Amino acid sequence: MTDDLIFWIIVVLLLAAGLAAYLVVKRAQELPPAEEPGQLPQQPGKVPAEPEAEPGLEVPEAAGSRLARLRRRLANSNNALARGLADLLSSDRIDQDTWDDFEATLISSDLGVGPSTELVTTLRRELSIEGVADPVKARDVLRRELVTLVNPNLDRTVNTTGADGRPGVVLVVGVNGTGKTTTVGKLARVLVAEGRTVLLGAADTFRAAAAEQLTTWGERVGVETVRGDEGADPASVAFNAVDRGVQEGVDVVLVDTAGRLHTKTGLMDELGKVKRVIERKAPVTEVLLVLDATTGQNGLTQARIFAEVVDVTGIVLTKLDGSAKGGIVVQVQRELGVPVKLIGLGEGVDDLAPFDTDGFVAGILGE
Ligand SMILES: Nc1nc2c(ncn2[C@@H]2O[C@H](COP(=O)(O)OP(=O)(O)OP(=O)(O)O)[C@@H](O)[C@H]2O)c(=O)[nH]1
Ligand SMILES: [Mg+2]
Repeated sequence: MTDDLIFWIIVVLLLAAGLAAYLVVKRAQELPPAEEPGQLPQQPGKVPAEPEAEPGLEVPEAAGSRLARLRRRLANSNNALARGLADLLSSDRIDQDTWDDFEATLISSDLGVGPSTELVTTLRRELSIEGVADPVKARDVLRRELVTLVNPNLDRTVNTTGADGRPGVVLVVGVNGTGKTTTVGKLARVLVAEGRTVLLGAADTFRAAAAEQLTTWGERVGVETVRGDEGADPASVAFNAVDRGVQEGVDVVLVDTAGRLHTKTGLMDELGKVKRVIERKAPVTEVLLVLDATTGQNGLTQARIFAEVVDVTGIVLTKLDGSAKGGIVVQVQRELGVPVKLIGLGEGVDDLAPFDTDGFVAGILGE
């Protein structure tokens, strides 16, 4: 009996001691560790994060670096002329065949037969006076003649400034898949980078995904998009966009339109209506026709018909990154009497550049 009692007392004491030891250890673990002198802070270098201006908003590339990068890209991709010139200059003797080959190179770069022949004639004449074996001279003559053909005196400003407190309105037109929506998105970024306020109008109500595509472009730089239902009248969407632009006092409204075949009379008439309806609210300050540089002659035919319907004021030549046919610039300007104002040099968000004659000629000469 006494033994039993003693046994149980020992058991209870042991349990109590165990519980006490457990509690002491647990409490020690909960306490913050004492900092030893000379120990590094727990998370070295971690400073409070900078508050982000607007989370998720992209800052477009600055103009300077964008242009330098795109110029390099032009020089890399548009080198048919550069190669032709190199072949010409590396010949031991420039005979008729060499000249014919060079002329063929010019024509294949979409410069057009007339300008190509003129260029070869001038080059032959000048070089025969100065002597053939001077590559520097030949390059200079070619550069000078190309600059003249491209015409440095055309006004290439994209007119985005409205009058009487109303926004500038840019209408973007062209056949399917030439790069209209992409161009509107890229242009919005350029304008935002310049500190302008922008509103987008999704007047492509033909394709369900079109308004979505444009809205996504806008959201990335914090620009709103006015859209209508699928199948809605594109003219009414364009009208609403410009109307809202006027009310909100934005600087520029960019209106994207549906791609259309230039041969379809009804669709072309619709485009004319879009422009007329917009102009009840504010003048269209710029009509940009988007042409795919890789389509050559076909692009020219399209351009002519669009120009008849909407009074094109500027050309955007896209996909020059994938084309060695920079000569199309000369032809399209001659055909329409309208300057190339912007060039697309890739699918990237900041791959749009203002057209600059000297830079372009240097580019197509591979310089
Ligand atoms: N390589 C290259 N691709 C481009 C350029 N511009 C546009 N694209 C591509 O061309 C394709 C068509 O572009 P979109 O902007 O959708 O053309 P769209 O004219 O709006 O087409 P629709 O609305 O269907 O008429 C896309 O894959 C673009 O990424 C460019 O300068 N270079
Ligand atoms: Mg589109």
